[in-house]
Amino acid sequence: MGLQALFSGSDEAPGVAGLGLIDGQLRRFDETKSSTVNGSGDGEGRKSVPCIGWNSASLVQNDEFSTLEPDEKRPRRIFYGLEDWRKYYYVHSYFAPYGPGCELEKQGWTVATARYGDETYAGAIGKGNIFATQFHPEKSGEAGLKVIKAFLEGKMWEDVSISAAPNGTQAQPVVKMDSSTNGLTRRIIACLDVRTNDDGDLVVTKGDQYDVREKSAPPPPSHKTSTFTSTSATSSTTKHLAGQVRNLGKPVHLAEKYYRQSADEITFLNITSFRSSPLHDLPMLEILRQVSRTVFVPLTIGGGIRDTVDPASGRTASALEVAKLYFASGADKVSIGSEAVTAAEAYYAAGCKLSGTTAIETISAAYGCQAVVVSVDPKRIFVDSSPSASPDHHHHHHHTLRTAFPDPTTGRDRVWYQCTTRGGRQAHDLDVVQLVTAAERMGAGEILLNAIDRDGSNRGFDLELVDLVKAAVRIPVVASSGAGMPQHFEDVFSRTSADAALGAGIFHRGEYTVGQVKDWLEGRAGMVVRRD
Ligand code: 1PR
Repeated sequence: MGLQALFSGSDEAPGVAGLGLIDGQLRRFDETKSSTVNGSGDGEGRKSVPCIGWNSASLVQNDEFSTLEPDEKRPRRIFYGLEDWRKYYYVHSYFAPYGPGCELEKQGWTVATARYGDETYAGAIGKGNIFATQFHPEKSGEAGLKVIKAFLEGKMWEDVSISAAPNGTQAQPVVKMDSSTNGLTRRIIACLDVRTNDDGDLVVTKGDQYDVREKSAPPPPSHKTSTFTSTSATSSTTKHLAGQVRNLGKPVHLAEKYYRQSADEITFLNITSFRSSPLHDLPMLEILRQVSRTVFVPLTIGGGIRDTVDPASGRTASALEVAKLYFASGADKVSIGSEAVTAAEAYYAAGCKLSGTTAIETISAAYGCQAVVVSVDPKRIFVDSSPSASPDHHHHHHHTLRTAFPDPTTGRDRVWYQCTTRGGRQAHDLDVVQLVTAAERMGAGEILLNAIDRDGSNRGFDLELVDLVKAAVRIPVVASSGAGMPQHFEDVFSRTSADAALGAGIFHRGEYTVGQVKDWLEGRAGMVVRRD
């Protein structure tokens, strides 16, 4: 563990010596060194930094094993449970370079490498009683648990023999790399919107356009199903009562289910946090504690990450303290929504000056940018762009785009994306590009890009919005809202350069499993996904 600290130094902290157990200097990823041009928009040919996602850790000596002849058997050595075809969860901006002239092996180190774009680095390294990984084994599903087990059992090397299957195909899965993602797999995130229902239970809910209450009694069974009433088990397990909060299941149970379905990450959003102090939101903390005992992929928690007055004591707890509670309970990242909008407004009002005191800045400084997600909830606003239109004094400074989906009533085809807070209830005079660029500047490590117009619609992701935001920032962008079928995931990955895609209703309503989405991406679209 703590791979980077073992080296002599890092560009991350010039002049500060590392432990020096391994001779070498860490460098920062170069955004321009991508392996290929991917997706569309201005982000072409660049890679996101920090690097967040699933990648390999391959032993250099095993590289030749992709060329086994039929019936040929060869011994293969497994180093601390690492298997070449498996994927591990990485999140980092700095890396230990590996390549020609690299002295690590001469110094007796065994190195398993990963490649992000054109940069190759040590994914795991060991010698004697030292073993360190750049990836997070505790967040790498079954593959990571295997590595931890081997380490605890002191099993540095395991000899296995691999053979080609009689028909000449590999008996072992082959190492798959996707150059269009700079080596990472396509990341699928399951999102759980959590709130207390009318009976006081914490439930996973899901609305359309952020309205999570049942609109009417369910249609009779013979009625043609609406987009919301699926053929799945959900309808039998869910009470459909008009006006009540939709109950789609229990948070811990669903998180475990999606983990078993090979979700690459789980996100929990406490969607009514603006109503109460998160300091008293102990059930949410308890959910995290329980989930982190059985779910070994990254967990993100959002909702109410802001400076908060404790109603009991009158004391103000900083956003950093609130985040700390979540990290201590098992969260890997916190997601900041409303507070990011407030901070961005203040940033622009101050002439683009950072205050150093916002939630994003303080948490990013303490835990690293990769621990800070900014969740944005934009909605489309049509503008009149006809020559006869009077200049719109309110919106002339917003980033607009021409949309392929014009307003059906007015025919207007130019939109801007307005930021909202309080679950879409409050609109701000700030557009999504302004928000994400300010958030990146403040130290956010990832953008969770929702789209209120698409939320719960099953119409697919808003690809125009994804392109707009990807072109504006260098940090990873998670596309969210609108997923209704596996094809939608293929679309967002093949037609934009989204770094990950998130689904909620599609999984909760049981229409598709995460595994089925991955089957589609792999089988139909030829994309590389993680399998445990
Ligand atoms: O503002 O920092 O307290 O955080 C509150 C968080 O709660 C924000 O991240 C905000 O997005 C979220 N939120 C608030 N109200 C709602 C609501 O639904 N009424 N949920 C809400 C937002 C959006 C997505 C959803 C996707 C995918 N949920 O996470 O899961 O749209 O849905 P789909 O695949 O079914 O289309 P703060």
